Amino acid sequence: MQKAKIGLIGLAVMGANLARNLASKNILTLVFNRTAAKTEQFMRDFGTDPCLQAAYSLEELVEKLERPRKIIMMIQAGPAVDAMLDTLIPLLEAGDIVIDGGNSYFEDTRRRSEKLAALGMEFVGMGVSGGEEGALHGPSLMPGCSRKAYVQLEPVLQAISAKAGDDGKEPCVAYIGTDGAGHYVKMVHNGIEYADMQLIADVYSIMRHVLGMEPEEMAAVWDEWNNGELSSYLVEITAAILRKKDAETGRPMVDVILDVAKQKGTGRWTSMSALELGVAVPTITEAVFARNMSCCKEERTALEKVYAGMALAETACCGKKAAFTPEEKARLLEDLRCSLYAAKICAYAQGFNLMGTASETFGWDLRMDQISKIWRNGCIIRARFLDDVSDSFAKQAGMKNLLFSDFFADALKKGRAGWGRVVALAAERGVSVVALSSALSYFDAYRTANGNANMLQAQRDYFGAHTYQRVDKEGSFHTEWME
Ligand code: NBP
Repeated sequence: MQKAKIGLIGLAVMGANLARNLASKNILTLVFNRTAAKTEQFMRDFGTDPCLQAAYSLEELVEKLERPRKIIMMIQAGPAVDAMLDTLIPLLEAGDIVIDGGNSYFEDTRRRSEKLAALGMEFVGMGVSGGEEGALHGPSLMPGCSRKAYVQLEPVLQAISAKAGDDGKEPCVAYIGTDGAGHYVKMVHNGIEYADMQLIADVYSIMRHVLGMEPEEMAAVWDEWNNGELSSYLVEITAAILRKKDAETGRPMVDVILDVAKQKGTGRWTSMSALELGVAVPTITEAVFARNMSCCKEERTALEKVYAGMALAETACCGKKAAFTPEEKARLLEDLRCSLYAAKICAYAQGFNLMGTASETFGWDLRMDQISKIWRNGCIIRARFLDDVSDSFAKQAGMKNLLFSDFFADALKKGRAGWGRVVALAAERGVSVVALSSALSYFDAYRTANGNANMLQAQRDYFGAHTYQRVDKEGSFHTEWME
């Protein structure tokens, strides 16, 4: 019997879809799931495909795979991965390749890579983006491993990945770096996704609560924006969401959905890593905090009563919601569009900056032009914008931060005034726009040669004799502040 090209462990939604994707590319795939009933169901549903075969034990899986074995795990991240490796490793031999396609924490991936390398095996920590649809039709793939392992996997990964580029043929997969690099890049992708989503939610808040727009009217604006520089999957689905009506009540879906958003942790991991590496990612972190705040529904409801009269959109200087003339409204909408674009540049700048520092810290040699390229399709943050990000990194080699990009500097210069007006208006009206405003502060702080840390240095020296540096000579100094 012909040996299978690839094994796949874990037949929940992601694994099942990835197996079907592999089979659709004529790659003979052998599936296994801890609970056999799931494998049986999968084979009943899809087993007519000759490229899908099932194994009902790990021994059978290992036996029926061509060598060196290539096994993708799509199982719950965390202890399940270690438990599976503990059972699987004794059945494998040197040269075999185990790929973890789940959302594993990059430090776990580094540890597991080391463990398998000591046994002469290859471990691949592969970020898989695009959710269940992506897994089935083509995800963006971010493999972290040795180059030797990547070369062996590349044909399969290229076949199943999403495609991008003018001809729609460029695979959304590239070699990322060693050990935890792939999972790190996927983690930052998710952090950026949090920021991107929160920026859209902030703009929606202003449209809804300051401009008083109805969902249908907003949808038309988002559709129009999707034709320009903001063109992206997230903007596209925002228009679709705003247009959708609740089947039960006939009301717009957004108006019947509770304002409470959960999270699975990759955004938080991005912020935690940034704190550890000392990189500023305020917009990503504010987006994580915004979800935390959203979960305080009871307190928010109670506090709205405590601060009654200062509620949403009622704190304009005149004390009531001011109407906008059509010209003012058009101008504000254009300001919003420019703000969203400018803030988005800053959110991505933060994410790429973090990856740059991680790359130096962990010795990954990350290629930002390639990372932005493989995010152009298949993943949630896919956008036209990423072509420009990729071009910027390619043209300006060694660029420390996206804010140094000539291309984006133009957009930021043009957008700054309107962005300031938007954030000021939101503050005046009591509408919280954490992502838009934190991105603006990031931009303003980053482009300021003389900030305010001189005051911090002085305070630290005053109360703790921590010493300070001076603007006019080298060295460390201390002042006896109290005379
Ligand atoms: P889940 O994360 O819900 O995991 C369920 C799978 O893990 C089942 O196949 C289950 O087997 C298996 N499993 C567990 Br739980 N513990 C196990 C163990 N100790 N040994 C062996 N198998 C074990 O599945 P998912 O939503 O398909 O996601 C798979 C991975 O992909 C996760 O890491 C997830 O974070 C990541 N991811 C998910 C998405 C998404 O949109 N859902 C997107 C991108 C990445 P059982 O049937 O026997 O319980």
